[in-house]
Amino acid sequence: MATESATSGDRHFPDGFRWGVATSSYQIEGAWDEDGKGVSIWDTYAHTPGNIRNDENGDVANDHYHRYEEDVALLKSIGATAYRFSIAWPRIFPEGTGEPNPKGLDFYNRLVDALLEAGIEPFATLYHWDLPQALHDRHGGWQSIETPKAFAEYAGYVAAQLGDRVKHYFTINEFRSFVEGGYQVVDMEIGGKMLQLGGAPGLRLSDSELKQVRHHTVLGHGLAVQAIRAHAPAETKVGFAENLHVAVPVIDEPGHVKAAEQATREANAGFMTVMLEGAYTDAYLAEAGGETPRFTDEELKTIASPLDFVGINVYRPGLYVEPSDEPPGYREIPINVSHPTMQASWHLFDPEVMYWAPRQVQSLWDAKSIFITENGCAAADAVAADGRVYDSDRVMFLRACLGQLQRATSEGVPVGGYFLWSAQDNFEWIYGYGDRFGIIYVDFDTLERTPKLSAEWFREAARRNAVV
Ligand code: PNW
Repeated sequence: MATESATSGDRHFPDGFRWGVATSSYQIEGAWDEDGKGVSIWDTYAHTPGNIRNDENGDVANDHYHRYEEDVALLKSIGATAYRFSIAWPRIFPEGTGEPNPKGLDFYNRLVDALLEAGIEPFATLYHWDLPQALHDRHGGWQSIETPKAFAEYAGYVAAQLGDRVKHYFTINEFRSFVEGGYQVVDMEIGGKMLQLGGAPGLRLSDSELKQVRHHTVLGHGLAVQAIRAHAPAETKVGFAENLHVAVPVIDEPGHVKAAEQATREANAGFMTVMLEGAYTDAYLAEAGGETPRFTDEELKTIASPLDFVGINVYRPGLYVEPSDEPPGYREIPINVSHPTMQASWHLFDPEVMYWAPRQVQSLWDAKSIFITENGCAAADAVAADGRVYDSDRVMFLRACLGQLQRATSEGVPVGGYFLWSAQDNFEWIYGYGDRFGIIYVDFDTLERTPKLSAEWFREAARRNAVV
């Protein structure tokens, strides 16, 4: 039995705080064409040479589709009390719409039953980027209003089938990442270096076209919320999981804090702000010559359908700001070329973002319940001669971030749980299997799993419900 903390000060989280880990379907399942599954845009994208580092793909990935029982046992052994997984839409509707595929649904029935059996609460994400290829071929994917409509049908169907056992749903994961990366390609400057983030379906639309795509994704979210409410039991809880762009104040002082809040609101105008306010900001509407998005008042109401919680993926600061006398009242400051990053090149390091993100979600939008739906980092992990995996940098990262989250909850910010990305090393999109985010190591030749040092840290934090 471990001794309790030797340090002073209360580092506990509120009672009932969930200690979760997260994954997504395409990144771990494999079995890409089994049991009637349809092709997704990520199957197509990864099968196209040149798109993924070393031309890797998710055909087999962690083979979780066949090893889910072992994986659930591992989740239990690392002390997770909740698990956020995603459902592959093309397993359920191989053509995007039409006839459901019972074998695809059965996989998630088995997974959910195994989780409940292990005492782990299932949290399901309905869209973690693996759009049915058929919807891309028929309608250009999220470029068309047909895709949000199809998404709502799928969401309602899943909620009806799993609703007796799954009580929490996230509609869409990281609108920003798959819209900007997949439909335009993101150019990012980190520490003086330019980075490009891409993804499926790999289009390069204009700014104006992109705004219409964004609009269709938030509309899809709103329609899905309504469909879930219509088909699932009354106690079902629903929200989204967005990687909001967080403006971090340079100085903790009221003027800076307010400037940062305004900057965060504007930086998320096309996604979180419209979903939580039911309106696009004036500045957002004026961009791209005011041409787009085209929308109706009815659509805005749907987009802002009331939610039970707000889910945020928190990895890095989006920008740093200070107040300004010039409109819009804040000024973005340059990020120093020596600012540290974690192993992933985009991953600017600043644990304070884990304090400001939920605090701003509460102060800007009065959120009553918040989940940290992802947080974690990649590291250059390897199995040491003694068989263990010593990811000291990840332990540092997690302790620093959770320390800031605990600071927020101790001030009354209503965060109900934390999901670490990721349960296991997995297919990290365009970076293939090179960027390891897991707290369980995976040997991609043998598919053997080994919990890392960070998993020991996580288990102890979960056991004590505290930063350790
Ligand atoms: C998220 N950024 O993506 C996704 O939800 C996961 O599927 C992914 O594996 C994980 O985070 C790690 O990358 C992100 O540029 C993509 O800040 C880009 C960023 C953050 C998260």
